[in-house]
Amino acid sequence: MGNEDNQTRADFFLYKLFAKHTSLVSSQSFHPRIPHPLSTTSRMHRVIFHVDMDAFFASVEQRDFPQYRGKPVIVGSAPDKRGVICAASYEARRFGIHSAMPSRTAGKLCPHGIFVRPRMEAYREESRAIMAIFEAYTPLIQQVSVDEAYLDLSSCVQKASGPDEALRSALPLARDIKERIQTERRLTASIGVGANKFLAKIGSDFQKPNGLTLIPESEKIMFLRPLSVRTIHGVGPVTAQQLEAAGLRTIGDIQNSKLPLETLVGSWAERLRQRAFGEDDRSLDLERERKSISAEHTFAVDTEERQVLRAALKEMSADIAQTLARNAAGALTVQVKVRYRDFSTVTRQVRVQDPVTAAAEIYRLSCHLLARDKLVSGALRLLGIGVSTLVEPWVAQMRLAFAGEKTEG
Ligand code: TTP
Ligand code: MG
Ligand code: MG
Repeated sequence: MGNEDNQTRADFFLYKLFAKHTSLVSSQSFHPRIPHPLSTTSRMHRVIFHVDMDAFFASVEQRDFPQYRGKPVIVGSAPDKRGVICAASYEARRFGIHSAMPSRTAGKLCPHGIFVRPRMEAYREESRAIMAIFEAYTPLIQQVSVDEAYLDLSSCVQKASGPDEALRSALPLARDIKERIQTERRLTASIGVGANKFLAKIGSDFQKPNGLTLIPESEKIMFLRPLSVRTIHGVGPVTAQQLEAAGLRTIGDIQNSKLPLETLVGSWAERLRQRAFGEDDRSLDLERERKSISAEHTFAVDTEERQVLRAALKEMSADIAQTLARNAAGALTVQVKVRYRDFSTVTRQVRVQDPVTAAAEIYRLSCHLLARDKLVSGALRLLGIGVSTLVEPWVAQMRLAFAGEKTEG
């Protein structure tokens, strides 16, 4: 399509499409191990979907309790309690409410909001039902959180003559998936279609809610240009500030930049450049269970400055806490990793009684480990945090967060 008109703007190629009625495909169970025989090879046109449910926890509440429909529903702690928001319905988002916001702030922004405490078991069950729908389309599924997954549909469209045609010929499958989620689960999802995970993920986020966005290979560079560098997974606030300070605000700025990105973001530079041009050769991780979550920060210049280290730790703790929340998990083990100038690497870990879920707790335990074993004994090249022994956190966390609250719904 890209060769039809050189001057076409990227958004011409975005398709907001609504599911049309189609017959149901029977679900089959298939749990592959890596590498799967259908895994994409370099000879194939790749077609990846990223499916993400819209306002997931809040939408389940609105489905199950009709009196909440069309209203600002806020799932999380009560507004007079310590704690955070898990999810906000699109009606609530108009008041500026979003996931991870303190509930007290949400209460001030939206005093008439309907605050609902989470029903984790219901969301997990819903998640299983949605994943079962995906299994009717491909065995190549990477569930990345409770409400989202990557699907590899490459083997369904190999008759296509080129990469864009391959993507486009997969659109009926995407519409079908949306339709099934709508009719069978009474929920809406947004789907991104692209030739790799990075593009598919950007696509699913692009026209939420109930969106369907295809990013053709021939248009991906133009499409990415106006987006913020923060759209790139892995660019957190600290990295973003470094890039922005160097005048790199949009992905287009990175595409144009002649600066040696290595001096800004260290070993990240190569990957950052690839993403800016819409390249991503990661395959789907088909392991069912997530066993650990980690984050690492390589410093552009080796450092032992406490302020810099603390900022990196804070950012990584926040990332990990968010991933835990998205996986509806808590961790019983927290680990830190440091790498010195000479590349020698040390890790230390601590095991806790109650599952850790909050960023502040991950941060505190990481600082504790670094101090306890005097790990910052010289300039660091890399600092990392990991959490493992993932468990369902809700028993302990609910006891704390919802102590004394009466159950709603
Ligand atoms: P998301 O897919 O990030 O958000 P969402 O589905 O609520 O909204 P969107 O339409 O933008 O996709 O997360 C899925 C669920 O995970 C969300 O409904 C609640 C939970 N969650 C948390 O509990 N805490 C968090 O910080 C985030 C980001 C999500
Ligand atoms: Mg979602
Ligand atoms: Mg999600």
